[in-house]
Amino acid sequence: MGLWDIDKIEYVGRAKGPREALAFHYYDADRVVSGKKMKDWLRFGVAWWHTFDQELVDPFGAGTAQRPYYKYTDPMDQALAKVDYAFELFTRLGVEYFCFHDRDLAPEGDTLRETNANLDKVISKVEDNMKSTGVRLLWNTSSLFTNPRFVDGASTSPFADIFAYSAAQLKHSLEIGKRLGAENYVFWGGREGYENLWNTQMKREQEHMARFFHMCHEYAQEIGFDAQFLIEPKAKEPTMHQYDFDASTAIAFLKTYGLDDIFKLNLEGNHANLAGHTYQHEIRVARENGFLGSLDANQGDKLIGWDMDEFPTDLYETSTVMWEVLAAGSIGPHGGLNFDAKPRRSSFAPEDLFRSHVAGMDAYAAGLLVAARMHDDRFIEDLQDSRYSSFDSGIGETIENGTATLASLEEYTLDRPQAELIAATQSDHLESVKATINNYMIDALAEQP
Ligand code: XUL
Ligand code: CO
Repeated sequence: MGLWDIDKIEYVGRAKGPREALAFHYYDADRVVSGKKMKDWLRFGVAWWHTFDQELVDPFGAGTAQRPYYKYTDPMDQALAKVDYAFELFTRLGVEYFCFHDRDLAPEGDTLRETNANLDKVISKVEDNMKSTGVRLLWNTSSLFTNPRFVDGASTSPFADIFAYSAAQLKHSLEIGKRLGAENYVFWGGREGYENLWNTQMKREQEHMARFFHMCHEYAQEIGFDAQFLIEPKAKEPTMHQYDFDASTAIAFLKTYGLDDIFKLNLEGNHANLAGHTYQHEIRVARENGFLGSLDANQGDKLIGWDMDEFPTDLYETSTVMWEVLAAGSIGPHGGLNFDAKPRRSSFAPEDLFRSHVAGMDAYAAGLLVAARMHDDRFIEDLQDSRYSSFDSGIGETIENGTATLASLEEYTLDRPQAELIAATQSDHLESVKATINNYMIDALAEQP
């Protein structure tokens, strides 16, 4: 199938049956769910790097991807051709946002000045396309990990010249964010960590990283770039330990270095798994601490220990994520669902870029429908409230309002028999809770038009 034989992807609902690969069964952009349009809850974004730059290599084999712009052999010609292709894909998919690293867009020159000139040429074309299509930039970022100069990190490199280069590169990246009206700016510290502690001054590296973030914030303020800054935690890969290990670690870092008013978090499903967590755990930690910023929508594989960046198709996980989002009220102040995901190496046809995004968008739309049903019924909210209700009055209230002391609690409890204490606990009926969630999933989806 030729790529532009694919028209705008339409919502067909369930009526046409389950097998329409190039149509949405659940994603109905303007439909209002729990008080907001689906597209405004979800704010889907396409990731430039996976979608247009991935050749679908793996450590044992060459790239399999078939892409129309491979006919351009000059790197700048190819970079410019990708822009046309990208905006066609965005509009036909009906995705309103995209994300990129500076180095995704244009090849490097020998000096940063030459590199910036290459980039600016492509950015001009991107800017024109943004204006003509209305597609917006969810976030941009800077690749401070691909080039060999970043072998030991960027702001945490042991080499001052590399810190200096990173700062200069970041400066231009912030200028581009401002120029294109980016809603967020992401920092993923790919190599900001260590390979081995024996040769690493860990505290010194983290202080350098904090200094770097402060410099970036100061410059953003200076040029009037008011995007939400986001840190994207990841436990490891490519380093064996990354400093932004998970949401909790990143929040502690931000608080330690006075960056907590500046940053929120961009959380990714597969990264959560690499830290030994569920995606829900990471989102809950960020949400309850006021750090939920944006989401990189992908999924890992439970049997594989590295970053798979699969397109999200696990309905249980998307329902869970969207329940947390509904509880938060939004995916962060300017957040969205960026598909940081790539088709498998065996899905090499150009049209698989459509098929994979349709699969991910429908999985998140279905997740939203399930989560909205549970949220509107207050199923989870009520069960949690009732489980902790002994803190709403009586002795529990004195614990929460700070009037209880060890002595008052001793007086309350000293002579209470074991049977009374056991009676104070209650079964959580966890299996029934899980069964009810299953029933919500089945019913909410079966009842869709
Ligand atoms: C890497 C990853 C990055 C960030 C942006 O695992 O997730 O693509 O999202 O640098
Ligand atoms: Co990511």
